[in-house]
Amino acid sequence: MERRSLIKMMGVATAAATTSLIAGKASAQDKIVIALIPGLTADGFYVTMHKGAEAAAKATGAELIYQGAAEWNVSLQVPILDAIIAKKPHAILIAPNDKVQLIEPLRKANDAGIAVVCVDTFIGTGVFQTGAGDADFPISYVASDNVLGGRMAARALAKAIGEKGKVYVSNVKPGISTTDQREEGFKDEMKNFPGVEVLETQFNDDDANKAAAQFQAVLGRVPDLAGVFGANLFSASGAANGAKQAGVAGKVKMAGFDAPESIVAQLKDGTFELTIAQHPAEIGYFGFMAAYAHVTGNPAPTAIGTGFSVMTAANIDDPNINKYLYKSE
Ligand code: T6T
Repeated sequence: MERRSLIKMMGVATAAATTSLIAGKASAQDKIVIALIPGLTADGFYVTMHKGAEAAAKATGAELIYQGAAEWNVSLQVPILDAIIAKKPHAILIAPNDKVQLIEPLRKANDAGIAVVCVDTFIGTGVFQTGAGDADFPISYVASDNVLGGRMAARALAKAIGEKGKVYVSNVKPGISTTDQREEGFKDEMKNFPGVEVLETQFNDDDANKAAAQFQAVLGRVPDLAGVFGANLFSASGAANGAKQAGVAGKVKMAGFDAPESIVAQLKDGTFELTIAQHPAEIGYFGFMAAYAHVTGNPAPTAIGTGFSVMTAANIDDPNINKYLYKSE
């Protein structure tokens, strides 16, 4: 073979090898494939996030793969992640079920050259691409400001109970970045209300029935219970069902997080004072766009904050608020 063409061929081979070594980057002829793994599938929050990601996939012409477990459970989420890694998408958007336990499973994706974007929940500290710590490899974190959401719930609940009385947080389980931060913001803000006593948190494993039973047990021990903060959809709706069953709906004040139909209906009947409606479609849309930018060689922001809307009985019929009602399918 002529020396020049051998060098040319070697050049092509080197270029090809280099391209495949750039983590999560697509080559010009690739169809871009981006996967979304929700915290769980049976949840209006992620159903709505999926719709946002679908809109971004349509706008870019990239392919979206959506796969998740029916429950919030690390041992169900990890095998789904492994199956997605085996499909070699360019990027994975994921709401990790635990901020520590998903670090190593996600590192496998990163090591395989797949870009990781955390949506809603994060791993490690949630501060990415800083070169600090062992879990800063995701390219971006796209979510609501969960500490602020917890603070807003605290202020509203304090007001609803006349700034005095006993309250508790109905929460999922420790180790989930979002709900940990909501509780943190709630408790910190309540320090500004010395007349309010925050009782021990009740953890329900994302099971609304358990949250309802816990409400009744707390009420049994604390008959002058004044209020509850339900830190996510199942915690809030479960506690509210517990209050209904105990005949104290509207009397024990409730602040919720998330906006499925059921909670919105309970704003109208007075069970909830307010709920913090996140904007999950924005999380899905901008999470997808951040991944798409990265895989097409464009810079992606390392953090994108999406907003939320405070829903109350007074504003729920306003179309600018009502549009944030979560989709159920
Ligand atoms: O509140 C959302 C989500 O933000 C959180 O991380 C887990 O719970 C929900 O999915 C609601 O069920």
